[in-house]
Amino acid sequence: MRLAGRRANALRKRAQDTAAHETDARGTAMAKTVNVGLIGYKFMGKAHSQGFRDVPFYFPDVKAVPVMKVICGRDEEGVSQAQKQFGWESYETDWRRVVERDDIQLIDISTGNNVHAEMAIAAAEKGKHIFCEKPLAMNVREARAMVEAVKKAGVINMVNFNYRAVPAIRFAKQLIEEGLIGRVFHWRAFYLQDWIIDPGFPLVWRLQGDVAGSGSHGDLAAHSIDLAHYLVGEIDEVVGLQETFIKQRPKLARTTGGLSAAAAEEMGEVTVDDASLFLVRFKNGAVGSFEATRFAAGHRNGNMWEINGEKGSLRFNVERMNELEYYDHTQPGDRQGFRVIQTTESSHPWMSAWWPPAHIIGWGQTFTHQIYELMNGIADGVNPHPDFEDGLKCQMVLEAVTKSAQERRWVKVDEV
Ligand code: SOE
Repeated sequence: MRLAGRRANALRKRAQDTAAHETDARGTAMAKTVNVGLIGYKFMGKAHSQGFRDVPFYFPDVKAVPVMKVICGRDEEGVSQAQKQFGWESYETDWRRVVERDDIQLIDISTGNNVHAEMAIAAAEKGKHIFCEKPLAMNVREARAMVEAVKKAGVINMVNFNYRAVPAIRFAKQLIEEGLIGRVFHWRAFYLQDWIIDPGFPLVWRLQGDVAGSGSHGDLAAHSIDLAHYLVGEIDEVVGLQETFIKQRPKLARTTGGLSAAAAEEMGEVTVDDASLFLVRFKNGAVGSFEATRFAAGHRNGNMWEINGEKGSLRFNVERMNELEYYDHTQPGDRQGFRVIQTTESSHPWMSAWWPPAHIIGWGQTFTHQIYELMNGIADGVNPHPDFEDGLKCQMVLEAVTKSAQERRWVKVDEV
């Protein structure tokens, strides 16, 4: 969506100022470039690095090419290894030095949730564009301050709800907007994982309330809420419950991979939810249910949803992310059945950049798509979605659900 008036002009001017045009030896204009500083080098740092690296390779039409200038992390040995492995020009151990560098135009925040607000506000004050991991913040208060900061600075901002960048999901959005399934009655979302069922699994940062803000709620349900906003509409009120099944775990000795870690001897408190379940009423009259848990044995990363409308249904599971299922309720009863659409045709969103039909893509490519949209947004001075305002809307629903679980009542999203 084009931003109106003075703010759009300010954004465009800033983008033009900061995204430098390069010229080749003959002086021919080439794509603009955007110098990137990435904070965080572990699971998300790796996923984002891959996106920055792949965008110009697979999307030569990108309007601004990311230059992988500097990666930042507190542990020098770890971050210097990541710098070499992922292909960054340099590394830094203090994020403030990255934000203060005049040659950096985009700050990517791929850290634990408790520092998103501080980093984003500092980056905005320095006039940097910002790409931030989800959930946007620890709470609504922080998210509001972040939105205010990017608006005041007039910088491009995006929050990495990467599932919006799954071709099947973007295609579902197109089909819904075309009216294929008509009026929507139901949204049903499950985000099911099983990586912490073992009580001996240690207290990684995702299980610490002061770093993560919440557990499966902010980590998983946040994605489902964002998709519900994207595909169905805004949420009016919620009622929910949350549960922590394992209340004490061994403290963390060290992380050993994306979601794996070694345990220490000493025990500590789990200060987040293990599971979050809630019902919602959408402003447009549809109703929805959500379930997010890390205790669903057999589901490694089952991000699933189904939408039921008057003319049919759509459903999706990220573990089969190249497929969108469609049920056509207008067909005669004796020919009914869900059918599987392979969303790998060149006409499907982003797919012309990849492989021939049914030569499937994977989870990592959602980051490439997000960064492609972000780079084009920076070049054009047009804020891509999901942006910080979308992140705030999600945060409001998260907080309303937690309030509802604590107070055992329906809560209006506008109350928080
Ligand atoms: C771990 O639960 C995790 O990596 C989340 O943090 C991501 O947001 C989700 O996409 C996959 O699972």
